[in-house]
Amino acid sequence: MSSDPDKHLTSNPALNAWIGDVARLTSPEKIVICDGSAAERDRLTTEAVASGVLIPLNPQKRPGCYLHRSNPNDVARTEEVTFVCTPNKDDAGVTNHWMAPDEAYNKLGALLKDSMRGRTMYVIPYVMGPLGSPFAKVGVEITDSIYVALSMRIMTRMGRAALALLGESEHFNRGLHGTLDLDPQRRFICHFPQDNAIWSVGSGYGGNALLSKKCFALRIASWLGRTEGWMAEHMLIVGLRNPQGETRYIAAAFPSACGKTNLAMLLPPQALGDWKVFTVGDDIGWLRIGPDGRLWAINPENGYFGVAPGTSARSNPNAMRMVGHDSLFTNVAMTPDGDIWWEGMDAPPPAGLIDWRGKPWTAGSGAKAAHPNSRFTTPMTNNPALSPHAEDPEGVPISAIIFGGRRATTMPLVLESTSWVHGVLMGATMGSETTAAAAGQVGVVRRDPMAMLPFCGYNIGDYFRHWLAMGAKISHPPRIFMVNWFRKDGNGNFVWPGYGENLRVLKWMLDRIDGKVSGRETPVGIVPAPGELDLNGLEISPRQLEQALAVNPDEWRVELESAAQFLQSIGATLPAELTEKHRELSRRLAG
Ligand code: GTP
Ligand code: SPV
Ligand code: MN
Repeated sequence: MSSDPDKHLTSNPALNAWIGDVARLTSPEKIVICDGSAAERDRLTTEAVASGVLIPLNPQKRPGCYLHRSNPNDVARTEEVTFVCTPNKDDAGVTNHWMAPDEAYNKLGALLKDSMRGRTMYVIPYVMGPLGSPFAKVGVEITDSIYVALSMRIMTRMGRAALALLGESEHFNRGLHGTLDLDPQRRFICHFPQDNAIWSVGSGYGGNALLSKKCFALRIASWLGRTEGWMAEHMLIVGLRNPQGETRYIAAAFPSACGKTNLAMLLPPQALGDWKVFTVGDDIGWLRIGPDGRLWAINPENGYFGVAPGTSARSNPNAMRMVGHDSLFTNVAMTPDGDIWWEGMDAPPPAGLIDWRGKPWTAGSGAKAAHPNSRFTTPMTNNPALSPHAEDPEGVPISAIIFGGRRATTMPLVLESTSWVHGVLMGATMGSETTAAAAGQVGVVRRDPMAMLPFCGYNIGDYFRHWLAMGAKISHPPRIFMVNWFRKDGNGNFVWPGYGENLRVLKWMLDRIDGKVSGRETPVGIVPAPGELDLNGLEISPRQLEQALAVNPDEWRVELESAAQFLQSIGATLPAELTEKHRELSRRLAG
């Protein structure tokens, strides 16, 4: 490929002009327009191995698999330096960091100036959503990271197909990513919703650098969704086929590292009979109202960027099979025979383990061998539980929406809302303990509305209003539930076994939707009445079950107070319906 920025590069004039602009700014040595072919993947992989960006794993044990070690200062999303850049600060709202667009373009432009000198600039056209779907959207990411280029081929439908879909249109997301020198002081992830553009500098990691994912498919897409009348959500989408052969779909929003990938591919407990679970998506859902008045969802992604630690043949056998071949691993540990290892995997750590930084590791060293936010990157076609509708252009109809956080106390295993507004309030005020998926302190409860706190691309009060408006337009709205797999007993142990056993909770939800069980009302929502949760084949003591389902008024008074403070912090855009519903719950709790 030529380094002359004005040379005719693609058949799209708007794209060519933008490539030229970026090349003039960043001065790369070479420009590569990615075509998405297997030959191109092989060529880039060979280059990445030669330059030490990828380490080949044992081809007998993990065919087609490679390990990437990121800079140890660059291992998770960095929310403190993630900005929504709207001309008007109020459009970003209180939950986003804001920078004026001119300031952001100037600041990042200065950092990007000549930053690709001597490097290759990859132009990555990609599609979010099944090819041929009326809901699919095109983006182009320009990056100087070969790891990003290879990851994007797994995570999106990338290359020629995207250029074909784009045609001569000028409507595509423009994502510019410059690795720079990975100095955290010069790390900024800026979103320009009005321009449908993203500029990201100074990080090579996951959600900071794969601009299709959180930056486009959530922050920018949530903005587009509000304008165009649909929703972009941090949700898994899963199909559940019951022993009678009926399949229903559920969408669930849990914060980062709180169980979406696991729920999306869970293995049903045999004692429940012949259930089958199908993954449509594990992280992001785009939701629209269908002509039938139901809510329909597509997964815009093409692969999974999943948390490695804790993944085992016991907790998630589908994921273990999926990462057996053709996968990238980031910041996991490596065994002496060139295989991978992480905490919570089935086998104990072998002797001679190399940790995520590339140093010899021993059990006595006190540090983790794999980084807690180490990840696998795998094409969705590797998933043995992939839904036959994952590529369906229309998506799948959603019967229930679930919100869930990581809460050691307060939140019961499952709680059903009594109306759409109540469900929106549940989501809007949900709390969760922070995890290693983002830089910063781990284990602190923070409000994470709809699991979108770091991902909503506009004013959160307007986002809640959009949820309420959508509900009013759906003639057959999904039921809304709240779950908590992470409640602990006095000794710090989880009271609910989780993982595959979570199907028991989903089954209760479907029974509620079908009117087969009546539940038990509490002041804050409906929980399973005694006997309604199918516990067949599960060893759980009555005491544990009681702890899992308890709605404790003292804990809830604190919860509702904390929720009220969060709602108040939003200011003028907070919809009055939510304040009113919150007051109603507080009154009911007071008795
Ligand atoms: P992101 O990719 O960051 O958005 O995370 P995610 O929501 O997909 O979370 P994931 O399924 O990867 O799970 C994160 C961590 O939670 C892993 O260490 C899992 O082992 C653990 N986990 C998932 N489901 C359960 C559960 O039901 N119970 C318990 N105790 N842990 C779980
Ligand atoms: C998350 O943090 O929610 C992730 C990983 O799914 S990242 O792609 O880094 O955002
Ligand atoms: Mn996520």
